[in-house]
Amino acid sequence: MKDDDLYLYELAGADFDLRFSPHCWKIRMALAHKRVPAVLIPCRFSEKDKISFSGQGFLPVLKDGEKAINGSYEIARYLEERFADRPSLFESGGEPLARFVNTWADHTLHPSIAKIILLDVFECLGETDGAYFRATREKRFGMPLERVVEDRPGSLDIFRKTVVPLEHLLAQQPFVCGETPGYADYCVFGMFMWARCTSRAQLLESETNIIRWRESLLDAFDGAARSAPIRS
Ligand SMILES: N[C@@H](CCC(=O)N[C@@H](CS)C(=O)NCC(=O)O)C(=O)O
Repeated sequence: MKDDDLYLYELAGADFDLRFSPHCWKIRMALAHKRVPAVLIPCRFSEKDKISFSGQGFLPVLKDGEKAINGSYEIARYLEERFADRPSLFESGGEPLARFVNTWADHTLHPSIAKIILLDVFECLGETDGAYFRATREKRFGMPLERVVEDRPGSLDIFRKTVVPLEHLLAQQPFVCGETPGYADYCVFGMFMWARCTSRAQLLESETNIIRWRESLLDAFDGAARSAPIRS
């Protein structure tokens, strides 16, 4: 490890190359946006000792020299300040509105997508991580994983209703942030990457503006997201 390198610790599946965490994807896109390279370190649920230096157990974690930054939103703000001369994550749209979009993505989109893909995520994990995931997520949802996803058609329907405002917004402008993408776009896009990497579920059907937006972010930064491994 070199002292002046940045290290991004990302959640990984049984296949180390499968990096599926929505919050880690937010930061992958943020780093690419800022043209800041980082060494990407895979970390499974059962390998939290790798991030013990951060004093907590959630990913992503950014390590910059002696500093550990936790929480995707805090990491984005850190990158914005630390690399102030690079393309801004918050210039279009503004930081407080990006915070709102992040909150909406985490508290509305994430649970809505979970009801569609949670079992698929479980299937991407090895035995040890799978057992941990089942125990923690069943506690969180108050029911077996199988029951969380038992009405997938109904959950897909609800998800598609949930994204109607996004569909309308993207009919009027190419990105959530306006003419060019910014961190608020990556907050939403991270949720779609979570599904793309772990599941074959088709989240979108007739939401053509969201599909166009998602395609263009898949292609952004030389196709960094499109070329990321997905579940085989
Ligand atoms: N608010 C945090 C959430 C991070 C988070 O929940 N990360 C998940 C992976 S998607 C995690 O590391 N979970 C660890 C665990 O459940 O033990 C952020 O935005 O970074």
